[in-house]
Amino acid sequence: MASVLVTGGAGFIGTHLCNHLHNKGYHVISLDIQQSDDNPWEVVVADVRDYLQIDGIDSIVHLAAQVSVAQSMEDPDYTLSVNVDGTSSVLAAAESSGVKRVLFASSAAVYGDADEMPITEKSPLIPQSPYAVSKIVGEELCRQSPIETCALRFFNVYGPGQSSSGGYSAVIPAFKKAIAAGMPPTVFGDGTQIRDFIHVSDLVRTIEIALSSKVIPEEVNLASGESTSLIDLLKALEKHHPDMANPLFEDERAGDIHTSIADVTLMNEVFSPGEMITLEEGIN
Ligand code: UD2
Repeated sequence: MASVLVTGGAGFIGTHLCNHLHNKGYHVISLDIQQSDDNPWEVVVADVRDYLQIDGIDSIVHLAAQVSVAQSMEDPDYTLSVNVDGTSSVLAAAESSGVKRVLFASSAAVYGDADEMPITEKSPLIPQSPYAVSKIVGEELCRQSPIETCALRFFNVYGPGQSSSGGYSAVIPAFKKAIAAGMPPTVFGDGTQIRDFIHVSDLVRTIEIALSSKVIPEEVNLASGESTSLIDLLKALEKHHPDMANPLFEDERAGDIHTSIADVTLMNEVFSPGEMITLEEGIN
């Protein structure tokens, strides 16, 4: 079975991906700056920006990154360093060791606030944050590599194991944590902002298909294609937590996108991931 290196393998998506690929019989190597829990796959603790020596790897899924849009507004240098230099270093290692395919975790953030919804891969790129810039540069580095690469433009990924700690938590774990503590969930802005949420198990299943797919586009949206406003999200959570506190509205976050909905035609054509978990099923 093929060997796959997963950078960021100890993170939220990385742990799900390593587990999925391991269960499917892949030889999995996780590379992460953080030590992970005891897992049945191989683990390398390293910074992606370091000189990486890799041997006998067929494919790489490059997930390691600074993932918070808000953090990138506060510390652009760190985001650019990890996300750009890290991608450059991973590609250099891949090129010198005969890796056949690199799948790069890009993001819906590259589109910014697009004029037309849903967003296709041909939509213009309008970065609104250093995070978005870092992903655009990462994609470009991939395009310039002689290796076969694909930029997987993740929309909003959620699911079990997603961190709810710190000030940069993604919206679903942040809301759930507040509700569990009997506190009001904090909404940045008026809650009308729209996201396209994809469950992590659907995402990792699709990534596995992309590893072996004969046809591989240069870039592709990975999303559910369903739009949900933060107000809708709160209503869905309220069904299961009827006593939850009313949300607290705070100022909109700098760099925030208002509306993000994917056109998933290309994803369905090339990868056929099948039916996806609905948000109502996935959040509880
Ligand atoms: C997510 C990803 C990012 C990128 C992008 C693609 C995370 C942490 N970031 O950024 O890597 O792939 O999607 O679209 O998953 N919000 C609140 N209250 C909170 C937390 C967030 O109102 O407690 C708002 C936030 O201002 C934004 C929306 O919820 O309008 C989603 O925020 P997010 O941090 O979950 O994700 P996003 O879209 O900034």
